[in-house]
Amino acid sequence: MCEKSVLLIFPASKWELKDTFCQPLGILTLGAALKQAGIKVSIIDLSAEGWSKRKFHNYLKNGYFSHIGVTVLSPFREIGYEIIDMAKKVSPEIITIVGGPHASLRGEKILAECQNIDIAFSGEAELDIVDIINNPLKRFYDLGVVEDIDKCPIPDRSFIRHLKYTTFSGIWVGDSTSMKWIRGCQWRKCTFCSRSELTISHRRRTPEKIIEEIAIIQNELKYKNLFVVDDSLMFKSKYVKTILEMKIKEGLDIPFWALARADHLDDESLGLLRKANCSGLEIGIEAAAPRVIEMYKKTDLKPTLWKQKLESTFELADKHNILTIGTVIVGGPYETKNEIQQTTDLCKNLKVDVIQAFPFLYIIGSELWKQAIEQGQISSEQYFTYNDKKFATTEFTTEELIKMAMETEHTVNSPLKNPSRYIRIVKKFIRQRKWSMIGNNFIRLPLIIKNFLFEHPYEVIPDEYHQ
Ligand code: B12
Repeated sequence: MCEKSVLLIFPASKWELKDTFCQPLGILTLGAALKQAGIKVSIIDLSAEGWSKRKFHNYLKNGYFSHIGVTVLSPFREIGYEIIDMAKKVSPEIITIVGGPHASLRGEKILAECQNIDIAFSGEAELDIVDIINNPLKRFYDLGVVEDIDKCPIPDRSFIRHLKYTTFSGIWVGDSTSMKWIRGCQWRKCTFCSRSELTISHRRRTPEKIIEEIAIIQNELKYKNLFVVDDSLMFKSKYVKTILEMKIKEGLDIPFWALARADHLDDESLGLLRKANCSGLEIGIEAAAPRVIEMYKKTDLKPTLWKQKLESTFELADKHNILTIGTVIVGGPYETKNEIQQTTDLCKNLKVDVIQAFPFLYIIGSELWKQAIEQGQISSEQYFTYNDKKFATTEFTTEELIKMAMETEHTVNSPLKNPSRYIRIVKKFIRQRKWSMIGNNFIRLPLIIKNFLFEHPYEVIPDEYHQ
């Protein structure tokens, strides 16, 4: 029998599209587990490689792989299935495996979405993948979550060290890697998000393990920046405080970015974050109107206090010289023009450095997606669908929502409409002593201006039912 040789792939959203932002921690962790068991592994992050279909096909044809494993994300499932079909065409002997969020959400039903899938996994696979590859017993495995995540191997970044992940929401941040401190969302109430169904429990790594991984990232792999891609780190908690204090004490001064909630940040936590060399935070604004915030179940605060909370949080982040990216949803169910305008006006007044605005999406597994199906507004096969007038849940077409989202972004991000924002960003770079960020972002300025004047940053995600 031939030796096992496993190829793991994170698909791009589109062939030839190069989107080097965050590393695919899922397959890097699986790769580490397989490598530790002595199995030959190759990993390709197609989203960062930007390969053409032809180049990938040649790679498959010229290599030898006994197994091909693909991460499937709902919006880009078709490209995942195309890879599976391509592998079977190259060699019917190849065993094809899928996992990732779409497989976890669809369960066994994913097997019917692509006839060429041999084995599907729902849940977290690093502790089981070796046994299942060595001794497959069935076509579908429901693995659930790993309770003690300290047992998971550290993602093996050496597989993709040749790739440079350098920009975050248009800001050049330097040679970066990503990392997880916790798994699962602690909040899990937001009605627009699928995390409530994907991550049933919230699990933490011990601070010592986290510090050990940061030390490898900084001292051995020599990355220059870190993205902490946890779903909802509670920055006011003793747990996060301990990690940040240990990072400072150990002299691990690698800058980092993280995702945060406005209602879990205060003066003290932001001060400590900056001291631990936090460069920036992505904070969910979502909307301004209390009715919409209540519908999204975004916060425990009274929805009427949300706006005030956002104002004070962005003000404090600014005071501590932390860069901020605010994310906004435009055109949720029954959101009126006036409510959308309230969000745009709020963004204009916040001390926020970048706004990312997205038209509302019905996402598989989310509460609003389930409600829309129950009410017969969308079909259960619409896994990832922008809101649209034809569902009778908004008065706008998707194109109009995209336009409004862009207008909200332009209000804050445009160098022409809001030059003071650029001065503020440069001031923060200087106070953070990020000289390379000034230079590299200055070089990118023509691109930023071009994007804001002429280009459309959104791709309407193709959904075969969204006609
Ligand atoms: C970091 C992150 C990103 C990063 C990096 C993505 C990446 N390269 O991995 C960035 C910011 C780029 C990103 C972008 C997007 N993301 Co994202 N992202 C995440 C986030 C917060 C963490 C992912 C992560 O690193 N997890 C840690 C690793 C260890 O877990 P994992 O990836 O799930 O892998 C485990 C299992 O899934 C399984 N597994 C995974 N792959 C495979 C493959 C095989 C063969 C097997 C057997 C098992 C297996 O085993 C792994 C180990 O346990 C998740 C939320 C979450 N909590 O997962 C959303 C999430 C994955 N993203 C999501 C989405 C929708 C997107 C975007 C489409 C957003 C957008 N609108 O543009 C884009 C798509 C980008 C792309 N090209 O596909 C959704 C996916 C929903 C879905 N139904 O598919 C999630 C779940 C968030 C949500 N809304 O619920 N994302």
